[in-house]
Amino acid sequence: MSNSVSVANDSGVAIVTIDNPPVNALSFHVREPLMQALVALRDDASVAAIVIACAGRTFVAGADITEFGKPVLQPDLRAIVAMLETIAKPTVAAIHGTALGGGLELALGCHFRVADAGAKLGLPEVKLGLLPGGGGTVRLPRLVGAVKALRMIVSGAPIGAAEAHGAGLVDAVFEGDLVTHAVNFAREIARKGGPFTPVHDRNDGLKETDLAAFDAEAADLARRARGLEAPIACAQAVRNAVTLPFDEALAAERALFVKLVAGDQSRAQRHLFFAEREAAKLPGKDTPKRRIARVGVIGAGTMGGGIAMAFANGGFPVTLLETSEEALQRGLGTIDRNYAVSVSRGSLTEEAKRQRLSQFKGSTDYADLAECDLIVEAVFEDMAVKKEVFGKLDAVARPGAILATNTSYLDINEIAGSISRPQDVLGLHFFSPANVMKLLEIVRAGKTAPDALSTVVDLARRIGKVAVVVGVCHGFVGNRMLAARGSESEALLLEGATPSEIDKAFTDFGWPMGPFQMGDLAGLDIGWRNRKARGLTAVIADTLCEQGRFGQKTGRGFYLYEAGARAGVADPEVEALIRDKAAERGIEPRAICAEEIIERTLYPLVNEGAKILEEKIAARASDIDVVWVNGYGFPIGKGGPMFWAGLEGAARIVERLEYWHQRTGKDVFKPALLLKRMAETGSWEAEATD
Ligand code: T1G
Repeated sequence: MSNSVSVANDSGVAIVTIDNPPVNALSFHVREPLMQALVALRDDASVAAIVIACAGRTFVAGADITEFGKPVLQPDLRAIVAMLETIAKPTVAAIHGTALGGGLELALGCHFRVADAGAKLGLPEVKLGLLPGGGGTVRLPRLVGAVKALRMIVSGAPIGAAEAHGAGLVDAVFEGDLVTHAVNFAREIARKGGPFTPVHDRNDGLKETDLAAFDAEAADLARRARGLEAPIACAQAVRNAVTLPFDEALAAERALFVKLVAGDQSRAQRHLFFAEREAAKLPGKDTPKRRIARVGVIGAGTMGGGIAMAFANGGFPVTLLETSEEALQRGLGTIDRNYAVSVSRGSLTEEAKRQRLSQFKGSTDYADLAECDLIVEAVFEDMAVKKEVFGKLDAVARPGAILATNTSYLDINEIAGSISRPQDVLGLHFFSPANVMKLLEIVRAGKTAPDALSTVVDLARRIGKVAVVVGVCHGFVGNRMLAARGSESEALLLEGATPSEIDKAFTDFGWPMGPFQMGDLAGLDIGWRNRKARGLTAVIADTLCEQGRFGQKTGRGFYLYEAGARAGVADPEVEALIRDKAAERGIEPRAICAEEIIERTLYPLVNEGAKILEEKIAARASDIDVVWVNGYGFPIGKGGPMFWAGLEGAARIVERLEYWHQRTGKDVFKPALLLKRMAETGSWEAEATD
């Protein structure tokens, strides 16, 4: 046998073991020997039953995503599953770790599935812009019912072994030596005798399908798809399982899969899958890491409290420091309330809440930070205040402790240069709410030690964050590009576009909300304070803030919010204010189309990303995509700003930027050299053309 598939025999029960690190993906070099082994075992009269198991940390985690977009090498997964279902003797999948995508579909080709108690099972293809292409949309409903299958496949979320057992997806759950349990299970099944019904012929899960209820749920899921094709296709394929004969439903699944896998949205989402993993890779892969046992957080406000929760949620004891007992108790109270909300929503148990709260230790004395291995400050966004905090840390923190600032804008090199150990200083730029948002910009300062950097990159993964390492500049990657995206917002308003028209251009593009909706949600006073600190103005937004119109929290911002409403409505007063300010500037309003709005907001976004790459503030274009998808809601079906530039056409972007640059003279429209090069070569890799 090949080294990817081996066969053992335990007194008449064959054990087929797949061994394809790191996640036993069903690569061609697994499929070919697997098919050969199964055919041989099917025809071997001395074999009473077959167990399929995996070596390493998990059962098959899916098809090999790196093979998509290339010619399919036979046998493909569908052929293996179809052959499995011709085997008369009992076949049993022994699932540990995760059985995902094609892995679960392989298991669905078996008569039975047994799982380790800690195993997870799911069909996450929708997250790659796909649908299960190995028969999962037709077989899963036959075991768990159409509605549960619909929810699993459209969400892509895995379920645990116990839930899978309760739903009829697995036949037994075991603790301990899974393969031994699976062999004994198979032997007992064989002893009792067949016939053994393949999932293909089991319709118990479909019989009582309430198609009207199914369609209502599918329609609701479609409304939330926000332009993504895969969720719609998933729902259609599961519906086919209910309404069509097996083979027709299977053929329809295949047709939908072939269309999706070749489409831009799936290419974009597969790009993001690998981009997130690439972003966490540092040069010098084996740099030693420092030991982090306890984390200190300075500041128990919105950011500090959220950061403290992020670490506590990741299992770290946290020392939370505030300037006064009153401020500390207020911060701890907010944290308690946040966990209470999770408990009320059912996403956290009372016990887990108690356990997490037990990890917090409050203090108002810097000396208590001496026991921390990583200290993150989240104090007021002012350089003098930050330097004062770092000065105290320099005195009390133990040697080798990593000293991190959560600043959004300030120069971390200047902060590092103000203390005796710049090698221990870096930025951990969390996004609010820090206990929820996935993105973490890790800012590498000029003198940050490599082991300090590798330590926090690994830590980010352990607390469930998506880390991107960025360099020092104003606003790092995300906020610097956000400023470029918003630089024309006021001009567009004054020239005649309403807040609603601009926001609609964004939501039609696939953003969860537009810039003015976002501003009202976050609070217009935050930007106002930043602009004043930097001596900048924004005539409309400043005027609104001077009138106390901070957005949702005051019931009025760019929009009006009826009592408690989340969605605002257009406000004639705001539109009159815009007209007045335009008139004061002699600007004659005109109709502005969505295309122009996109050109004057998202093209500068891409252009700034190109400048960031030129300055090596980001190591890869895909890192920028990871920042924008995970930190700002860039539509995943477009892959992030830099991937989208390829879809949109970099040459067109350059041409339109040059037009707006000539018309306005604004630097934000001056095409970056790297963008021009990308337009010629199709690649963001600068050296690709050197
Ligand atoms: N194919 C190829 N490589 C994969 C892979 C896959 N399916 N899954 C993971 N890798 C690589 C990954 O890029 C990384 O590589 C390494 O393995 C460790 O992954 C026909 C069409 C299983 C939960 O979507 O969710 O089946 O960076 O860092 O955090 O219907 O990997 O080390 O070089 O994520 O422990 C469906 C995707 C595929 C599951 C483990 N399956 N994988 O998480 O490790 S489509 C999925 C995951 C399909 C069929 C359809 C996670 C994991 P490198 P990792 P992890």
